[in-house]
Amino acid sequence: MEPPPGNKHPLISTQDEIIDIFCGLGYTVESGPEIETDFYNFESLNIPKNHPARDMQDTFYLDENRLLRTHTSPVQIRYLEKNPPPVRIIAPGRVYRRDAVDATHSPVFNQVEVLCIDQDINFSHLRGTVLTFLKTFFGDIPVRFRASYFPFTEPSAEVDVQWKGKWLEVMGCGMVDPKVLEKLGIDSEKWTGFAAGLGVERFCMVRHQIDDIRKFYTNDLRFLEQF
Ligand code: 2U9
Repeated sequence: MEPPPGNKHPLISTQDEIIDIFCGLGYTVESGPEIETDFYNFESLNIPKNHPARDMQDTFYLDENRLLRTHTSPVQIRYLEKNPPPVRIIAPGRVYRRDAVDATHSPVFNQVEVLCIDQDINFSHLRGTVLTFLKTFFGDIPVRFRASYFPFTEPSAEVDVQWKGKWLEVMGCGMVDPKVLEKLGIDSEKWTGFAAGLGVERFCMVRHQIDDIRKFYTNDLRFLEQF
């Protein structure tokens, strides 16, 4: 008997769908190493030495200087070192955090981060891009922006969608902090930009009503064959 043909893992399908939407908006895909240095994962992103995001609880350190990246932001830093603005890129990939495993947390998960840098980019470009993306992915559903804080964006916001009567947080975003651009030698008087980040697992769970993140990683065929 022929072995049954495989199918795409639901996380990959969701990631492909997210990538396709941003490619349609003129973004290109970049990738980078999963083992990173303190400089690319933290220092260059204005995450100071005593910031809680650096705590041993959150980060898998390999040695003094090397760690498993906690976000895909180092991909954008490495890209900006080599390529002058204007820039429109997305960085999908695996990231690692020392979280206890439960229904909504996994020590390895997938992110897509978005970066746009150009002249005269302001918060309305960020808002328009996020709204267009969410409308394409989820359809015409209510979306709200809440003020938030990230070390690398100012101002920053978290984005919720109303899904089956409940507000769910699906993204973080903000205007790239001028300090991050200046550290890279980019003139922040001339260039401004926005960034956004999302977890692919969250998008896939909302889309398919999956209640436990662990189902993505246990490779139970009864689960995988549904997609
Ligand atoms: C550069 C400058 C700024 C990336 C950003 C977020 C907001 C964000 C979270 C979403 C859910 C991580 O997966 S999650 O837990 N991410 O909220 N990320 S802005 O900002 C950057 C990146 C690179 C040079």
